[in-house]
Amino acid sequence: NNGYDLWLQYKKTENNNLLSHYKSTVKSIVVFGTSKTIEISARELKKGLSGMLGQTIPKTSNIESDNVIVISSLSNLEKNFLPLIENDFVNLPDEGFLIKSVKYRNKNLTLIISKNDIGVLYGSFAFLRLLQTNQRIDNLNIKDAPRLKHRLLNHWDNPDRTVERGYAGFSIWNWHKLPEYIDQRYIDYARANASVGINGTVLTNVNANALILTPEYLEKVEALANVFRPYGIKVYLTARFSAPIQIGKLETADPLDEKVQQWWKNKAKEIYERIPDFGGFLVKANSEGQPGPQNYRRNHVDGANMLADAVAPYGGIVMWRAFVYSEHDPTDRAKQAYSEFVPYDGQFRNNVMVQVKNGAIDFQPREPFHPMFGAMPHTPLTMEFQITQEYLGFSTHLVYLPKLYEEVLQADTYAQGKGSTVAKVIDGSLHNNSLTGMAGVSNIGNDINWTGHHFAQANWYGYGRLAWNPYLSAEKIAEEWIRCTFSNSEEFVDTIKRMMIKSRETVVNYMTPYGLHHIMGTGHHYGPAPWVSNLPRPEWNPVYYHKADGYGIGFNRTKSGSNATSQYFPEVEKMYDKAKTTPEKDLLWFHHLPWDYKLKNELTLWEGIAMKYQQGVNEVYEMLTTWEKMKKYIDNERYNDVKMSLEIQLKEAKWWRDACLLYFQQFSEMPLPDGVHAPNKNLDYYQSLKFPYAPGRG
Ligand code: BDP
Repeated sequence: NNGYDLWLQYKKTENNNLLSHYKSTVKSIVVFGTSKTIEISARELKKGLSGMLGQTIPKTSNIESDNVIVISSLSNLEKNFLPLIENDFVNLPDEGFLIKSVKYRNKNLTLIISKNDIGVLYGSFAFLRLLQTNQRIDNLNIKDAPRLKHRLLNHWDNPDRTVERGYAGFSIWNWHKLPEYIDQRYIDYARANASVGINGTVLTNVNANALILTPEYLEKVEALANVFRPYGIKVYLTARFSAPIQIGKLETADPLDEKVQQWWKNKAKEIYERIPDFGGFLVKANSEGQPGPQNYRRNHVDGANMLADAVAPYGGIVMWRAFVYSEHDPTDRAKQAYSEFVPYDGQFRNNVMVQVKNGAIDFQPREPFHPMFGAMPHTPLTMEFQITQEYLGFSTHLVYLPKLYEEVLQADTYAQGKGSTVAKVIDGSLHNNSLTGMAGVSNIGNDINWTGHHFAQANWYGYGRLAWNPYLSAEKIAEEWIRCTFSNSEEFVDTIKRMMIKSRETVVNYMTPYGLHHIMGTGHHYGPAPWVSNLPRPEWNPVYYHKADGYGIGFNRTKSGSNATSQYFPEVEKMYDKAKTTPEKDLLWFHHLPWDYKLKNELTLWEGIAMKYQQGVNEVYEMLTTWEKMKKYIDNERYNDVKMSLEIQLKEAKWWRDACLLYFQQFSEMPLPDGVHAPNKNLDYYQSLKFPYAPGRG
């Protein structure tokens, strides 16, 4: 098993009682409707059910037979069935579905019904998941619908097929062979995404190339859009702000210039003529060297609204990223997005979403939630999570990210008093807006298993599930994924679930405990490099973030420091402003504390840090032994792949521990506490390591 089939393994049900229950409940499938989406749903059900039941489940047109699965949109449904379900459709949103066991003329039926065809596909996958996770399928009455409207993957893929921060091979988009050559992967990609409810994909890197907007490339984009459409997936592109100059021969890209505005309007028209359901644009502007409105002394609102006006006639949206920080502000990078964007609240067009990373720095193993959440009540904010593990060990470290996502989504902003979670901000319920979304920076490449690490598939899966419903629990999602992907054996599920749930804290422990951040290797972000101090921009240097000195360590973001805490609502500000009330997991994010600061467990800060690094290593070791113990439940190929990766992870966790402790020890001048393994190399050695070909730089 090479992992290509992801969580859609559809292996024969092992539990015999369940197997006979499934066999007696599902004899055939009745399909109403003829659209491609309905055809895909029927094919998926047939494939999944036949696999899990170990016998072919045919399609039939006989609605009088017993024990059939009926799939249909409400409008195509055989009229006699309507009275059985009509009431269930009050309040069910468009993409939602109903799965209901009913009796009709004394026959048992399972209805999978939705208002529109895509809901039928979602319902079919949801029904299959019941069997995949070994649940009973009689007496069903399930209603489900996505809480967010736009559930997107963001690919940081370049036209030459390199992937910025991609660790799973090259881009799956083979631009050279498009539009004629439709790789089977495109279809399988769409299917996998639909199975978790992802309904949009930004095909191109945020560090954008204007070429994608030329007719030659739009033809290729159109071909992909045609593949994805029946799976309910819209395509989006990144818009390079300077495109009017680069490919339009204009002299300026000033958003207030009429010729520029007209150029974008024409471009939008051209795109929509090819792709009538084109989703819209994602834009990184005036950030890390990308062009933007500020080049013309205009602001984010001018830029975003110009593009929004261009796509509005066709129902398109603009996702304008808030990931900005400027070299001209030396105080604190963490404050800049908020300072730059919050004053514009309410000024964006109603088809603009501002896309905000989960934390204020950059996809660290742990960051407190971004203070922009809750602070722009009149602007729809969309959440940007990173699925690819840029700062979390690339594709060799086993880290279950939904734990991180959950932590952020459940964080309380106090924007409208207690209970104003980030999830409520992004699902629109807190400030009553209907334009809602989530974006996940994809970890997909052309590796045979898609994501490099088999367990990184769980991050794609889990991201999709949380984009569908940001209130789901990471633990429940892990359990689903394990059952669908590997095995339903209870011992395996329990053990591996525990391992996954813990894995996120483990990476924090061996990389950046107690709120440390951004101390990774320069540029490629591979491995530890807290010593780096020679980069041209101060905020690119790890020393800027940890600020270790003879007194202590940490970034003072309180009133006596950068005052970043003031960007939070008063309850949160108050909590973070004092070391004693700051959760220890975030301590050094907000405070510069002496090495002998007393932690809650009575250890000094220095001892605590050292112990966390050691604990991280121990935990990776435990993961490895756990995996070895589970061997009997796993096929050889995936077993060995994961084992080799865990061995790399263990080696690298030790590297993190040794390099960071040796480096910080120069300042603390304190001995390693008992129980912490003494490094067998010196600091010079770690500092001498260079990785000119580390992957992921695009
Ligand atoms: C950082 C990455 C960089 C991205 C940037 C972004 O290092 O490659 O271009 O974020 O999100 O995490 O724009």
